[in-house]
Amino acid sequence: MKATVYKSTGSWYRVRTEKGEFLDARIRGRLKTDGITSTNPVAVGDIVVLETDETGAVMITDIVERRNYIIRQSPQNRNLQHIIAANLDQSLLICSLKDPHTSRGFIDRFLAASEAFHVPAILVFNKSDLFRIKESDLFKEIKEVYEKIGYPTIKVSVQHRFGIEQIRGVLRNKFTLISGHSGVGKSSMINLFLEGQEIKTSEVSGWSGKGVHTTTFAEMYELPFGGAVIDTPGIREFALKEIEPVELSHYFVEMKPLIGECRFNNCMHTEEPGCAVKKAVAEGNINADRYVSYLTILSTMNEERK
Ligand SMILES: Nc1nc2c(ncn2[C@@H]2O[C@H](COP(=O)(O)OP(=O)(O)OP(=O)(O)O)[C@@H](O)[C@H]2O)c(=O)[nH]1
Ligand SMILES: [Mg+2]
Ligand SMILES: [Zn+2]
Repeated sequence: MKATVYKSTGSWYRVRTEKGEFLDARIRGRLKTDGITSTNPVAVGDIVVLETDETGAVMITDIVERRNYIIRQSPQNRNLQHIIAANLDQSLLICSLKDPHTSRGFIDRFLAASEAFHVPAILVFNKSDLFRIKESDLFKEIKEVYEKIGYPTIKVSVQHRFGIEQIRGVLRNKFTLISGHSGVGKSSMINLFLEGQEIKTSEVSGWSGKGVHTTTFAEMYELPFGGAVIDTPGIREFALKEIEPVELSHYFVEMKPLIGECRFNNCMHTEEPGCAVKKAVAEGNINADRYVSYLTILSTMNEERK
């Protein structure tokens, strides 16, 4: 019997069978793992094969090949990865310009990871009720930069119910990963769309600044208007491990079409003469902050390889 994983705690998994029944299952034996050194062999969104043993316990015996997945680095061990979710139609990065601040570097790393894992990405800036002139101007600038290169960038306020209809349209009939730093309002946003069930959010309005994670395990919720969302614990860093440094520019969508025009075919777009990417940055056709993010990610990749 096949089932979809709705929740993973590491020791047991809540799954929904093809008949619509929810069961708690455990893993039996060793599962094939796509060659990923991960802390969790089974992730939310996985389609798994179930068997019931003599005692009546439900066991996961196999994983159906994943269409895609997104990983993050294990906070305990940099060499281990944690699969956040699998088989996604799209992912929403919930950002905030205030309480807490989401940096451009973090956004660009997320977008590069989304390109590498073939998951279409959408940027959602929550807490727009906290925007003053400074934040409003910054948002306008950010929206222009990202929409120019093809990423929808939406402003919302969960608290003021602003922009929520647009998000509903984005989520309808899709499997969507909801990610972002702790405290940006991921669970609060999902709650607006669920009828009857309420998921836990941090109680104080605003953000404590302590980075306490309210959501501790990824969990999938079906949407009453079709589709499903996966709520995740706040994340510090997306993993890019499977990418070689020389490939990184392939995952910066605005750089990719220029790569063939660089003088050297192994150009890293740093010091090389005749670099089409650097020329585009100098001419203002590639945003300078995006290029800085590219250089930053490249240098951390080189660090990790030492
Ligand atoms: N001002 C303001 N506060 C908001 C808004 N949306 C959510 N919050 C508050 O932000 C805090 C964090 O919200 P959560 O939904 O728990 O955040 P989360 O992203 O799920 O956090 P983790 O589960 O820790 O990853 C709560 O106190 C919310 O009330 C908003 O639009 N405006
Ligand atoms: Mg949460
Ligand atoms: Zn180049």
